[in-house]
Formats: sequence, C-alpha cells, structure tokens
Amino acid sequence: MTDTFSDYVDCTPLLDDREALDRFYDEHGYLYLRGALDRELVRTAAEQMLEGLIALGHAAPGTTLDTLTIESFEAVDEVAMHDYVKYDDLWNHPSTHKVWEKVFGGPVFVFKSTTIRYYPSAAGRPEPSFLTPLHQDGFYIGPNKDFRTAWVPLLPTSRGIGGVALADGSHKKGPREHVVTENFRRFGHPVRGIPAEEFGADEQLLFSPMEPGDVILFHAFMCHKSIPNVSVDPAGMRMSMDTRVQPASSHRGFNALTPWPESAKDPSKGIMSKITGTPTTTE
Ligand SMILES: O=C(O)CCC(=O)C(=O)O
Repeated sequence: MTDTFSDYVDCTPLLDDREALDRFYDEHGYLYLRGALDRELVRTAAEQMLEGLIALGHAAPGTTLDTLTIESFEAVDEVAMHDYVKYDDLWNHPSTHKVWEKVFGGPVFVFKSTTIRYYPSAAGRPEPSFLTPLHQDGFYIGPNKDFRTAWVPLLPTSRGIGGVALADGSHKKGPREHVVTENFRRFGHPVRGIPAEEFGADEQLLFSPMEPGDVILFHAFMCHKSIPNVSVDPAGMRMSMDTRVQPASSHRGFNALTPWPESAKDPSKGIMSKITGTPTTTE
C-alpha cells in the first residue's frame, strides 16, 4: 500500500442529479460534498468541543479554537466529553436532513452513536494507537449494511492535521477479512484491521484537505483508515466527528440505537464485542 494520496472528487455539483449521484457512489463508494452543511452549526459543535476540553481541565480558560492544543487525546475522559458536544443538533437539523435526503433519495435515520475526535499533533512520535487501521465499518457495525458513514471536520484539515483516507472503489469487493493489529488499540484491546497483503497495490487511497461545512459519506464496505496528526509550525488540532446514516425504513441495530457513551461500556454488544472478541449478544 502506498501513502501517496489522490484527492477526493467534489460531488457537490451532482447533488441535484439523482442518477449521476448514484452512479458516482456505486462506482467509487463515497460522496464528498463541499460546504454542504451549515457552517454555523458546525462551528457550534467545534465550540462545544473546546468548551468540554476547557471544562475538563485540558485547556486553559480563554483558549480559542485558533490557539487550542491539548497534551493527549487519551488523557481526556471521552465519555464526559459527550455531555458537551451536542452533535445530534447538527446531525438532525432540518438543513442537514435536506442534505442526507438528497444523498439517500428519501428519509433517513441518523445513528445515535457518534465518535468525537480531538487529536493533538503527534509529530516526531510513534503513530498513536487510538487511530484506526485500514478497516470497513461494515465489519464492526450491523446487522444491516445499508448505512453510510458521515465524517465531518470541525476545524480545517490538511495532510499534516490528518483525517480519514478512503480506498477509492474498494467497497465493490464486499466484506473483507479483518485481523488483530497490535499497533492499534481501543479501550486497551487490539483492534482488527485489513492486513496490508490483502489490500491490492492498485487500490488507490484518497485524501483531501477539508473545511468545516464539508462532509464525506462512504459505504459500509469502503476500506478506510485514520491519517495521523503530524502537523508542525503550526501544530494544529484535528477535530472531527463521524456517525452513520441509513434509510429511515431500515432495521435499526445496536449502534444505530445506542448513544456512544452507553455502547462504550458494554463489551458484549455492537462494536465493542468485535473489539474485545466477546461473543456478540446484540449487533
Ligand atoms: O477519523 C478517523 O481517524 C478515522 C475514522 C474512521 O475510521 C471511521 O469513521 O470509521
């Protein structure tokens, strides 16, 4: 696998062309929409994340989004942070639903589970283990696979700040084998990813800088991974959030219905059962 990236293609001009939008999604497995979300709503979520980091003692009072940096992602109480970031106000705002409905061609349900990310620069240090290895969300989330992951930056991202890289068209091969990768851990457990040798040399990774208001949606079988924050001069924060969206009429599984702070506590259900290797009682 190579770590040179091509850009995501901007699909915003296709938003009002149902056929072209679906054709692009079927072929590439993603839709990158620039400036599609209300920037004020995204800014509010960023401010709330900042407020949480200050309230929990990881940034000094008076810190702004321009000056924010924290020592470590892992030192922050992730469950407590969820009380500050009112992401459902963004995900379920009428203006956001209008975008989802154009993407899906009908009414949608937004998952109650959202992951919030506030990653300081790790320049010059080993790659942080809380990042994600190459994987498919459909390996971890189900039982239905008709959801799409929605990933939004709360602050501008760049090659240095990092974000998420997608393997163009990789969804077309369907579900892939995931094996334990010791380098990537969550809640102290090694996380499963797609082995490098299973990933074709011809599978092109995409990554582009993103701005608040942009959103990238991708297929449950899209192979994707974290790009670390290695920013220097200036070293900036990576702040982003991701959730999953599915047709309103589809079955609602465990991760669809369970807020992140609750699901993070239960090693026998949803994503956690896949991470801990606990036999699944509910997916
Ligand atoms: O934001 C990231 O670093 C990775 C995102 C990811 O893996 C996901 O949304 O499933």
